[in-house]
Amino acid sequence: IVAFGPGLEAPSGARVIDAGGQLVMPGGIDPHTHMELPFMGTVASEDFYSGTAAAMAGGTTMIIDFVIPNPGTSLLEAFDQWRGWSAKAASDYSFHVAITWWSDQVREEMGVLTRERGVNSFKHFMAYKGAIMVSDEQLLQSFQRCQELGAVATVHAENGEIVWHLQQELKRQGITGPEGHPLSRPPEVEGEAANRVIKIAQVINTPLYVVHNSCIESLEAITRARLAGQRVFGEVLAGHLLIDDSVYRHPDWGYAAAHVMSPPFRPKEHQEALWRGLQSGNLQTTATDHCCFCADQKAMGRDDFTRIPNGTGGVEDRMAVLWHHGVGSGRLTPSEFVRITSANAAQIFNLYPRKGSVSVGADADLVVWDPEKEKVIRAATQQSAIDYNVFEGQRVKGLPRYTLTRGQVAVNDGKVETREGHGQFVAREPNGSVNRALSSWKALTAPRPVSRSGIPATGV
Ligand code: URQ
Ligand code: ZN
Ligand code: ZN
Repeated sequence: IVAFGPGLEAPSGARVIDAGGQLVMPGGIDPHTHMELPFMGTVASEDFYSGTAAAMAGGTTMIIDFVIPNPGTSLLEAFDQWRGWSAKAASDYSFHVAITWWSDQVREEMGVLTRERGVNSFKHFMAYKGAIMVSDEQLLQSFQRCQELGAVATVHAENGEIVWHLQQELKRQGITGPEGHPLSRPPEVEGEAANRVIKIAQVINTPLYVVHNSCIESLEAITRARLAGQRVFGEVLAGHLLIDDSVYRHPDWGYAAAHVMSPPFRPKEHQEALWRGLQSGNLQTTATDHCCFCADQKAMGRDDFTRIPNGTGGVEDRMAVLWHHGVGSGRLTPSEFVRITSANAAQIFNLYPRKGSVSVGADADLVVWDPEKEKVIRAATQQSAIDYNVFEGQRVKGLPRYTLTRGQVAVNDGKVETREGHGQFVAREPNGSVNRALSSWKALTAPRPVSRSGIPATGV
């Protein structure tokens, strides 16, 4: 963006878009997607091209996806593998890297990723026992390393041991259908893990980002920490704000299985609390955890709900459902909408103001938002490469009329005109300033060592 303001003369040959009566906003940033993720014995059906095209159809111009190395394998090799897959992206993207095991090699490679490859956030799964789940000891090691490197630790907070135990117990009782999924991961399982990981981050003194908070219990843990001045950030998924756990009791197996994701959709009372979390600033970002599995893939768990690939879609609809139910309801102002869909994620993950802002020098990742435009969300008419839509049938008012990715028009008056491979990887510097701030605060507030004589050892 070279200039903005009233009455500017467009250079000759430039294309002029009439945005009269509409809002020019920073394009959305979805900090939590899993395009073409190999997971639970299959591969997510949405790839980096179709997924970023679908995202821009809905006004999201950047995703932060995840490199998830198999335990015991090189983080750097996994990073290169994901970079290969993501070269087809239609919009810009970046990566969190998951820590799925621990060794001197992992420690070393985290340094290379932070110092040389533009990674400043590392993901940790406290669930998925026997697969990518890490222990408290591994969390401590990795968080310590994040602190040293100036990286943000992000976490999937569910107690994987309890989930595993409840899964076995439910199957022993003969419960094999999707209704077993939420029964095996009640809100207490998420609240315990959220509180535990927040305490670990507090002791290690590293910034913490808790992904997909779905319930009152984890929101309360984050709120408590933030009130105490701890640097903890919370994310909520558009789905968890609008969809409740009745989906798992639907008579159609495929419909219920389509909604199997973790943490699961919750009873209604959690939704209003999550909206208040956004309004109060205790939750800072919204995402989708876009991880698509079609009916034939979900059917892998036909006889055992623990084998249903976990994940749903949403990257195409996040902005519209948040505008309609957030701004349209009066819960959020347009500025708050921009913060929770773009600017906050850009600031937390050190992309701002290049991304997440309409300012001179920023990338022209923009959405021209028409607050009067309406549609009914339908799988039949979506861009996304998945055969259902968790927001099916929802009417929304407020949609992108134009979406621009680094100045290129990708949605042209509602028509999707994306270009495969246009997207670029966005390197992110470590958050040295955030970690340094934490260290200095910790030093100031730490009890002063006292010498045997009772005189403070650090001067008199
Ligand atoms: O847990 C995640 O975030 C990934 C594996 C997507 N699946 C899900 O159910 N959330
Ligand atoms: Zn997760
Ligand atoms: Zn995820």
